[in-house]
Amino acid sequence: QAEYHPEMIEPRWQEAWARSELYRVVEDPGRPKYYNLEMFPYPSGDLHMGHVRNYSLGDVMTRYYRMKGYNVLHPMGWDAFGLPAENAAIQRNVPAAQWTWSNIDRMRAQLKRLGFSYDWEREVATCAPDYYRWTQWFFLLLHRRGLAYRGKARVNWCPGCRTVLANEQVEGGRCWRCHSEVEKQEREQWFFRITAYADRLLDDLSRLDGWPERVKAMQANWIGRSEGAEVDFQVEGLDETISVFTTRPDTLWGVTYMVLAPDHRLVEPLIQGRPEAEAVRRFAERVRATPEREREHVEKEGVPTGAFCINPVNGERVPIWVGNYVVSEYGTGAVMAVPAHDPRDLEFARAYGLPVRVVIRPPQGELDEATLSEAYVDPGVMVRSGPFDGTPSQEGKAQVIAYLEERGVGRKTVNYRLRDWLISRQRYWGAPIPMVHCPHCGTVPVPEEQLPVLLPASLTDRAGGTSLADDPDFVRTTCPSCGGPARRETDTMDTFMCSSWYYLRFTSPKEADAPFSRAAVDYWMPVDRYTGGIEHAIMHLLYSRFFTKVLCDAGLVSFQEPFTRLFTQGMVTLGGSAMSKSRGNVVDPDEIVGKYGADTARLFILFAAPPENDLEWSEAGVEGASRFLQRVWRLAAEWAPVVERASRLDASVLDRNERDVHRTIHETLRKVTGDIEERFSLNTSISALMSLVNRLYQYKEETPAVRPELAREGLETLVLMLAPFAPHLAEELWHEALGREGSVHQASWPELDPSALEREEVEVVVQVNGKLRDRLVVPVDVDEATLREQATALPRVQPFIDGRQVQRVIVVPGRLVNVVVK
Ligand code: ANZ
Ligand code: ZN
Ligand code: ZN
Repeated sequence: QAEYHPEMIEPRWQEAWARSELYRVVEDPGRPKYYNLEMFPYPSGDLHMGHVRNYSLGDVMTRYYRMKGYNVLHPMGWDAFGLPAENAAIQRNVPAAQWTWSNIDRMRAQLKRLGFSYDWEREVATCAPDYYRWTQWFFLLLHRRGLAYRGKARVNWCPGCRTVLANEQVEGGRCWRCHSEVEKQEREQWFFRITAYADRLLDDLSRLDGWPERVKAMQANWIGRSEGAEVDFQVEGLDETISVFTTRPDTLWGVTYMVLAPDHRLVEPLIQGRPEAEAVRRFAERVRATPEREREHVEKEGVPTGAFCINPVNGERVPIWVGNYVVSEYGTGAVMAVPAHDPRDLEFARAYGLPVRVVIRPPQGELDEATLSEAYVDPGVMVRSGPFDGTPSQEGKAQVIAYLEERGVGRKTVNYRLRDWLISRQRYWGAPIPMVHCPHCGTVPVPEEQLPVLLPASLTDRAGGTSLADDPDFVRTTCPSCGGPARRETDTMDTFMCSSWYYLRFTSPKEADAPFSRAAVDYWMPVDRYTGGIEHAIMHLLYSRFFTKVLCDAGLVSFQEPFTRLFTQGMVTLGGSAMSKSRGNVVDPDEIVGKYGADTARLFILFAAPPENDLEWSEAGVEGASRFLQRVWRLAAEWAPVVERASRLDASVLDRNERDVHRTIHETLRKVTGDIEERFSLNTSISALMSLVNRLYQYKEETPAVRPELAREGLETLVLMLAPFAPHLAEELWHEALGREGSVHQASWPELDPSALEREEVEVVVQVNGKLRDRLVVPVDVDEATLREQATALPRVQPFIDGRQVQRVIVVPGRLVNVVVK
């Protein structure tokens, strides 16, 4: 065939690969393993270009490591529970399960059409009972270990989704999914005690050398560990203390007022019977009505309560205020204000004319309290601080804490921004929480052998029913403990729970008696390379790390971190903005594959930008990728009859030009190998392949009869290097042009021949007006301009040229330079 027709070869190879189970893997202790995972998709219905990019990146690495001799696990599955599917199903009046499974079928077909090398035998879907059975099992495990609890809490309620959300799912006060304003509601919910792992989740970040710094920083910031002290202030005339959390116990002598969050439990008792009471209540109401996400931006405001408390270190009376800049959910919901050394406090103090007292002196210069316009936040020396005068403030922190502890008025504490993980959802399409509420026995776990607690199949058939609580047949049950009538828990689990362990299931997806086979996990885990979007930098990755640590503590796995290396790819954009249905700027992968073929689609997406950068979609770019593959095709078609009669290449018989081709082949191999393996710079490795193709064309065009062995080496190395990027084309040429047996995807990555890289040197004679003046050693393939320049600059040639006019320079490549002067 003279022309490249991807539509004729791609389906054929996909079938052949499937028939021969080319991508099946089993544990093989005799070979090094490589677990290459890409984040599994949510089965929304259609694959989008972001998926194509994510999975193309993963597929290159899978095929590359396979060719390097690794036993590579490359699985795919579906993160299949969740609200979008449930809402779509309700809208279309079909059961959520049916909707989800048909989406899965469609997207699986799309993935297959793109030719990704997954071991489909290992496919999992989190909504399948034989999967969520184990999700429920993990819930029971956490419950047994005291890490799952039910508690009343002020939670984030999304009125749009009609369910509560985890803290991580609230972005700027809005639902991460539907962007509704999130409301605070007091509700009984299930939580996972992820805070018990806060320190380990933070400390172990330092072990993750293979993670982007940015992601580690985001996680550290989310965990938000703050070291400091809790200090107790007695309320004057009331048998109560207000505890504050401070990171600056060294500034305790500089406190000039106290601020409570409007919801602080002591606000009411403090204002009882005071003339300020009404104003405080009105103020608190007003703050409550301001959405939390706006509070940060509004001006700092407050009102005095009229009450006072006592500073435990100096007995001073401190006025108590209520302010909008104190958050009730952080620390103790109360702040000791030190305006001289805290910017927020200073702003507030200046607005209300509250005193400012400097207690940390800078190493240089003086601070004037009366005019201070910027809080002094840096270290210095403690002053006006009783027994601590003259103490450097950094050392003062620990000393003041010891002083407080001795007197029983404070203690060292660590505060985290991280909250326990709220896993309850009041929606249908999720894994039911396997608990039973019994009037006699309380909340009782469902025994393991009764798992899974199946979702009732019919629920979404009925209009309006969106929660398990709406199904009396589901709710009614018997108590596993006393056998009496009881009520099932009707909350389902956050789908992030399903995705916190799927990578373990892939190692042994058919295991019937346990969530995974220990031997398989020991062989495959941890994941060597994990590729996905930066949007998962916090939730999914933090939860998965938490799960792994819990499983490790339970003796179920023997590693502390699930993902050795993480790669976050950039977005695919069109017209500068992310492709999205709502923007109407989506390019449909099916359409591109239909028009250009899967190999072209993949090659374009890998070539158009470095993997970590955003990638601007361009039809012209796709056409360029297609043209390149056609060029490869035509070269192979022309050389096929030539390479057929090629024997092994003997480099010693090559002439200069041939040696250069030989060297280019191996230089390309070195570059592509390094780009893939060391730099993960797939776009530049493709440009290297393009240059190689150009060089091979040049060789073909300037040589009447190409040397068959060299043509074979060029074509074969090219096809092998192309295999990870354009797997169908490479397979076709492997068989049809190179006449090889077996799959190119089971062939070995080509061997680098270091001797091919050596550049030979020659000695060139340098003459001036035909008289020998010097000699020069240069690479054989040095260009004329360089040679001329070097020759005329030689110290022994210079005197003969100096002050004269150079008429011309005769260059005989590899032999001689003759400078003609007058
Ligand atoms: C006195 C002080 C003096 C403070 C000073 C800072 C500087 P991070 O680092 O985020 O943990 N704070 C404590 N609880 C708060 C709350 N619920 N809402 C708003 N602010 C709160 O911040 C800890 C510091 O934030 C604490 O240390 C407290 O102010 C304030 F020169 O105490 B500091
Ligand atoms: Zn929502
Ligand atoms: Zn009971």
